[in-house]
Amino acid sequence: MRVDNFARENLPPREHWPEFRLDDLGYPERLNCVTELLDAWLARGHGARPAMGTPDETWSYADLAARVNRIAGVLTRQLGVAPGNRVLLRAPNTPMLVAATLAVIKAGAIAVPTMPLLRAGELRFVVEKARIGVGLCDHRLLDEASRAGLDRIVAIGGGGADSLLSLMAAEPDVFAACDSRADDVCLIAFTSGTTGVPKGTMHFHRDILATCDTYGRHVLRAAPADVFTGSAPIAFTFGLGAIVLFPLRIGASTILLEQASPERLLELIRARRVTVCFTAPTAYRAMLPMLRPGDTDALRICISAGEALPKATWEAWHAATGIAILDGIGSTEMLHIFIGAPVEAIRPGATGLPVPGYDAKLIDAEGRDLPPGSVGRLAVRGPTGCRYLADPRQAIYVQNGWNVTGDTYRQDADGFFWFQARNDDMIVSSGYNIAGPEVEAALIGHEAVAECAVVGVPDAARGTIVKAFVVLRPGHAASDALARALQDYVKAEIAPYKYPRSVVFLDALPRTESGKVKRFALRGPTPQEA
Ligand code: 3UK
Repeated sequence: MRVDNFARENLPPREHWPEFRLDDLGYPERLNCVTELLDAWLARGHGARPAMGTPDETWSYADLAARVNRIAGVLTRQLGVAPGNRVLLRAPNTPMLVAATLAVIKAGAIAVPTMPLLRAGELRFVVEKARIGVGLCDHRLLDEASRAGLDRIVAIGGGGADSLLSLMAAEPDVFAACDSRADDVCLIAFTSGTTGVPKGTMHFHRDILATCDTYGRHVLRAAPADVFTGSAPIAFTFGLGAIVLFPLRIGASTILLEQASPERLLELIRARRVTVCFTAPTAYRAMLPMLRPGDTDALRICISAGEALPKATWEAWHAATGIAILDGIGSTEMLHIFIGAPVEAIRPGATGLPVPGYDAKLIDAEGRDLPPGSVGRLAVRGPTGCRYLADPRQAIYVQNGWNVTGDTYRQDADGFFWFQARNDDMIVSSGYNIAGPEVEAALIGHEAVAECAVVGVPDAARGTIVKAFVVLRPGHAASDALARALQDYVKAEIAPYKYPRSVVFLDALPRTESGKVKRFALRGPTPQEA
């Protein structure tokens, strides 16, 4: 069989790899992760159980497996995709996108998911960097994809004679999984590019299972009867793990939403008795005022990641629903969450402890270890880790075998990790070190504040000043008096020198498609003020 070694040949040099700790996981040398996530359930007689759905339809494990097998047939027999080839994927969160992603991996090829909002130029970068020939693209998103430089694009949905569904009709619903190695690349996930040109992070078959068997097993602890949902795009590894990998690994089910606004998320939780919800801190906050009695009766596990979960949000959600949100920090490089806390160990405001299987520590600017109680740069290692596709920035993320995430943390005497800021969000003003997120966590406790972001901006006198961008709750109007009230509020909550000297009201915060505040956009000239 033809095998394409591009990914293997473009892994970073060994000396730049992080150290991997796989001891307890015991994966065999040959492993196709889709066999474990899907086929194993059919073999165990679980085929009729629900696997993937939308608010309108539900696919059983057998239904999903049949789609995966037909698509794998289309890829290998009709589109000429060989093991190791990269395949671009582009669609909103739909069951067919999940089937297509798993099919690519089952066939031994490499899935390259892309965010639905990417434009042709951004897609072209991905296509060239990962040398992609074939793309599977939702029919509603073909326009930009058609100008991305792919050799062949097959439409998902839309009905034409050459659409994926038509091609699938000619294929049987069985497909023998490619006999991959556990350390074959099966996924290239691109970073969002907020910190420069996007980086392609490469993940192996074993990594896909490892995140489920560490975070999923020891922290999330969901069960086969659980019904998952979440708002993150599957193209973001947070979403991929949350609503595809974790539920499939344990035989549970997921309901996907194409437009997962807080309103729709809550409506789904209520109507479909969702039990596990993955979303961003701001979505929990936004759902709070919409909650009606009984809405969250079935819900039992809530996970927040992507940005720090402010203590005020944790407390308000807990007071309203009785549910203790699990905060967790993950990254595209690490694939998923590596610090979090199981429900009995939560400290509101802290991210948590290293997920079993991972080690975490703090280091100083020279890379020396810091003792607990210090504030420093976070370094982690475990079964997953950073391997950039042909990128010199590998040496920045991986230092001395540890993944250095770019975050400043404090570790307390009990070993808990408390997020301070992204390294570049530490504000140095008049000689003081101020963590923007700490000021945000204080501000958000004020009743008028719906959302906020705090950054350092240049100032002639002080070098840098603390500036807050605030979105108000309905019923509150922007005014100088309110700005002063917010400043006074912060001074009463945290050390007064941290208060925002400038307060600007906005209608909405600028966010990335993965839901993060675009802080870099706020550091420049002030966006449109409300
Ligand atoms: C920040 C957090 C504080 C942090 C992600 C869960 O966010 C994910 O991946 P990205 O590559 O960004 C990584 C960076 O985001 N961050 C994420 N979670 C938290 N900061 N508290 C948190 N709970 O700066 C990190 O370095 O976009 C999250 C799972 C998979 C992911 N890819």
